[in-house]
Amino acid sequence: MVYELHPLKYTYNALEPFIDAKTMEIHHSKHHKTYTDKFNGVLEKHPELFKKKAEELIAGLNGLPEEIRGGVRNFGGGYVNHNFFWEVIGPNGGECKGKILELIKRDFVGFDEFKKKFSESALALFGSGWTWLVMDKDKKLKIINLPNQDSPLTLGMHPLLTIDVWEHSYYVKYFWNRTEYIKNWWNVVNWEKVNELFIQSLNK
Ligand code: MN3
Repeated sequence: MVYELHPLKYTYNALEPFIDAKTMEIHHSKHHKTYTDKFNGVLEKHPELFKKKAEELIAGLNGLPEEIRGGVRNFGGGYVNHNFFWEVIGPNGGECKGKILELIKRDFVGFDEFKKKFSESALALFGSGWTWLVMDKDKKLKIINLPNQDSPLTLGMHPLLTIDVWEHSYYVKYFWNRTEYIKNWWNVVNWEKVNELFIQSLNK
């Protein structure tokens, strides 16, 4: 079994005007596709690993054979991170509510404070990477930046929300203006999904 590039659950233009159709098309059908193909290519050296879920491989990265570890970290990470990203954004971005909102208020004073901190973190990330909202092992919410295609799963954390701040995720529309991209991105956050992931993380 090889890992597949799944179709999005919404159309490429569904996130307009916040994320444009061209960016979505290139991001999914070219960038994500390339990560998927290269990830499969890396695993050909150890085909028994195809039996595992991609997320399991990333969580257990440090136990993988050394010759493929770097490849899985980069390309498997890219595969898994993008799968996750497409789920936590969507056309019906709404208001943050439910249990997750209560916990955000507990761990970040208030929702606006959280939003500000998360945005600042995403803006400050140097080079390529992702900003994450995670449930840490101590059951507290944290905002972390990780470089390249590194995943919180490898650190034993549960990802709840993420923004891709690689330039390929905004350059077509926003050029150098990452601030504007981040500001508009909040409109497409799928809080229902984030809340669902949060509830799942409590039982793990
Ligand atoms: Mn990307």
